Amino acid sequence: MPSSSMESLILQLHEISAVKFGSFKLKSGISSPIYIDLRLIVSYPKLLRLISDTIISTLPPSAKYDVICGVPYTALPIATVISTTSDVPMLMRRKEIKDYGTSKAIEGAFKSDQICLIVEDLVTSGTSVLETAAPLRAAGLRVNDVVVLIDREQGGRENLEANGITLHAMIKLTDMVRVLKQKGRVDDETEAMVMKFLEENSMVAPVSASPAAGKHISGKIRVSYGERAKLAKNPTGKKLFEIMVEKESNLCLSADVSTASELLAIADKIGPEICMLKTHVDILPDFTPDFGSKLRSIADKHNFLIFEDRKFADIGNTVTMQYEGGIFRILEWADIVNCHIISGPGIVDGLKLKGLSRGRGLLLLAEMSSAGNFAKGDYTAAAAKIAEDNSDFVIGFISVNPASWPTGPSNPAFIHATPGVQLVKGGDALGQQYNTPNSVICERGSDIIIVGRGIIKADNPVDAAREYRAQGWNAYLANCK
Ligand code: S5P
Repeated sequence: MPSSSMESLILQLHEISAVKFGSFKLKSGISSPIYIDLRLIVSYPKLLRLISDTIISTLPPSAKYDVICGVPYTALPIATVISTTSDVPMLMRRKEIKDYGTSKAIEGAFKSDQICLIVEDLVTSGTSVLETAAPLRAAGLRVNDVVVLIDREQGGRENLEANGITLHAMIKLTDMVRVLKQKGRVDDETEAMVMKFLEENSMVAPVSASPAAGKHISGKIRVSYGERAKLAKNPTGKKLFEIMVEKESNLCLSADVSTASELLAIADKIGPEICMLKTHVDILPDFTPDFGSKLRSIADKHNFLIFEDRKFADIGNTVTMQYEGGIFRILEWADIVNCHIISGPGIVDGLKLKGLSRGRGLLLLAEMSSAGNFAKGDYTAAAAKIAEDNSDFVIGFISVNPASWPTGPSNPAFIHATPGVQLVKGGDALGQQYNTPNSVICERGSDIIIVGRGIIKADNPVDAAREYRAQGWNAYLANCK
């Protein structure tokens, strides 16, 4: 049972209306009879101080840390007060990364391998804590513990434990309601309603922050990659699903580096983490005719497929020549290429003429990640139709939100690969828009995350690739039982 000082804190939170009773829609999509809004505490400095002092004293001595980081935004003032009163350095996690300034996800001074304690105001499923832990871990910090003011007791502890993070909660929601009932702040009926709600919602799956979150997760469970390998008509499509299962990876590296030698080096380093490597050969100034065979041998060594992101767009006859000829001879070494459908289905016929007999596969650009693009609605529906008509050669799509396609979910034989992925939602200065791996796989219903600068520009690209791989694969497992 809470101590008398904890009781007084609960009563003070109720007095400032940080605890409300009624009917509220939570971030996880469920309706709750109780809502806690701790953003208000910034207006009550004494209470903020009391919370910060008490929250840190709930930590057991075994929870060691060098730095602290508050989950944005509500926990930031709490973390700041803890930092200044206990003289522990603080870090800040950006919610959005812009491509100007330092473009860092974590602000502040730290060394890799330092231990970071996460500070949070309220935990439901633990999603927000995981979204903060990911970029901290990607930056080389260790995250073992989170300290939280209120635990809603809805699976956060278990979800965090599964990700190697121990939850230390100052107040449990059931204790809070009991205290408010004892002190005559809520009636029997409200107490019973909240307790019933907590019992019925003791496990909330971890999902991302969008309001649509949870819809997809709690909807139908998707067919596994292994089952879908059996449905694929094209041998390269089948192989891609099989590699994903074998390697437990749905990560595609977009190897947008500036030279061919750099590309081959990074392919060899990151190869063990990926199911597919995406190239833009026309950006390599040192391209030589043996590039393809060199990359092929690295792909065979690490068991990944090669996807040349050529984005063909011309009429059928022209693309046959572009695919096979020129200095790049893409057909020789790329398992997969992609094309726009702007010129109509003839483009697929042209590419198929060259690629089908060699067992190659084609992805159609059905949607794009960049702001203001025109690939939506009828255009996306046309791509889905062209794919159905050519399922011997088309293996799937470049897509962004296949879960809400106008045509409904596509045939499970088709694979969806999504670019515009980083650990933190945001964008660059030229219109690129990023979603997180969890959002891409769970909410948006895609299969493969395509990651470029999130890995290439990381301090340690191999560690970053491992983090993306883990997040992508865990999101798949959560969605596909
Ligand atoms: O709509 C798209 C389609 C593609 S293939 N948006 C994209 O960003 N891409 C490609 O994915 C783009 O050409 C780049 O190679 C990669 C994204 O890179 P990042 O650095 O933004 O992750």
